[in-house]
Amino acid sequence: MVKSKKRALITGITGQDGAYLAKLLLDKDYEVFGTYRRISTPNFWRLQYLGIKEKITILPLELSDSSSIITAIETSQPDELYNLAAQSFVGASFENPIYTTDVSGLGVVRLLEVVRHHCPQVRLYQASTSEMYGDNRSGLLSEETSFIPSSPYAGAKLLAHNSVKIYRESYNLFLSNGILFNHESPLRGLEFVTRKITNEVAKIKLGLSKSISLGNINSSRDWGYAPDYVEAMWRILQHSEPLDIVVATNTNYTVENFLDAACKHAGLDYKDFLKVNKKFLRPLDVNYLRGDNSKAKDVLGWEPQVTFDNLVKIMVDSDIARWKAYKEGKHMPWDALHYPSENNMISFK
Ligand code: NAP
Ligand code: G4F
Repeated sequence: MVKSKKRALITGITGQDGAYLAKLLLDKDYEVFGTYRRISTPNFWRLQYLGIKEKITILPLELSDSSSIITAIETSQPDELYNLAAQSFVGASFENPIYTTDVSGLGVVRLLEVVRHHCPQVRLYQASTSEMYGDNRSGLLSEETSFIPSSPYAGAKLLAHNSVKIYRESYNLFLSNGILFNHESPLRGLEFVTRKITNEVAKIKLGLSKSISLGNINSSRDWGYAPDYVEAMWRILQHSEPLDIVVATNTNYTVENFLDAACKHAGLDYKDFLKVNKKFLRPLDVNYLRGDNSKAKDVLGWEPQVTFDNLVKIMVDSDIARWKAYKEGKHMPWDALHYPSENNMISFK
């Protein structure tokens, strides 16, 4: 008898993690469905970059609209559901707190209601986050550490995280939270600090820019490599029981460390280019994040493969190669050309 393929539905497939996860699942012979938002200009550059856009069935889904969630789930009939969709930029959550809470928090409750009524057999992965730990921390942060959210984004994600636990216990559903620490890649959005740095360093290296403006450079993060982290997501749903689990590297570095490493790799000195601009400071920031991956190692057999130094090199090399190709007149799926200069962008505090 021919065994039919496993079916996976990924919400937020147009984002960094959605694209890498889709690639991983296609390589594992899944039938992959992915959701996008109806926006005026299509946003499929990451799927094109990985050469997988035509292999995925794309469905519309808006987390503020329950009917679109029902339609996407009924159409795809997934065995595994990865909820990666969110308003994921912490800075923007201070500008749009109600929207962020609606999409990244309440949107997950809407999704859980649809799961409960329409596909209770599905295995669901929820994209929880280290941002929920909040500020004033030290040491290794684990599954046992309490959460003290410090932004509307973190508050919304904690609502989602707790709702997953409530639905799991109330209705005996297979629902897991992956508490992922920061993970980056050449497909990272340009508003996040690592990619902002590597994109600007590449432009400085090629004579296309003269400086880089950042906010809180003393903040530290536990930065891993996104393709390693989507492997952890998949392992979480293959585990025999649903669970909540930290995915991290156990190391952390400051934003200044990242900038220094990126500039050194490009043969530059960051002190020649750095401008600190208050515009990029948040009303409240998380200054320290460092995760404890012991449970992920023990239970999932997962370990990060890419070190901090290698992550920086991968991202800098990739952005230099893209800007070089652009200077040579080559066309490629890419975000940087369409991103406005942050000098022209106003933030409301
Ligand atoms: P990302 O690149 O910002 O992708 C977010 C995705 O959500 C995009 O596909 C986006 O669509 C979609 N989306 C946004 N608003 C939506 C809405 N109202 N309805 C439906 N879809 C919507 O984020 P990522 O870095 O891949 O992260 C994936 C998930 O993991 C997010 O939930 C994030 O909060 C969480 N997380 C990320 C990290 C990290 O370090 N990357 C760490 C912990 C947790 P558009 O492309 O149209 O904007
Ligand atoms: O790169 P970031 O914007 O990432 P942040 O806030 O840690 O959030 C990311 O990781 C979370 C996991 O912990 C995810 F849940 C979330 O979805 C997202 O993927 O900022 C990192 C740090 C912050 O302390 C910020 O204040 O960098 C500091 N920073 C300094 N200058 C800057 C800048 N951040 C940005 N985006 N831009 C700057 O110019």
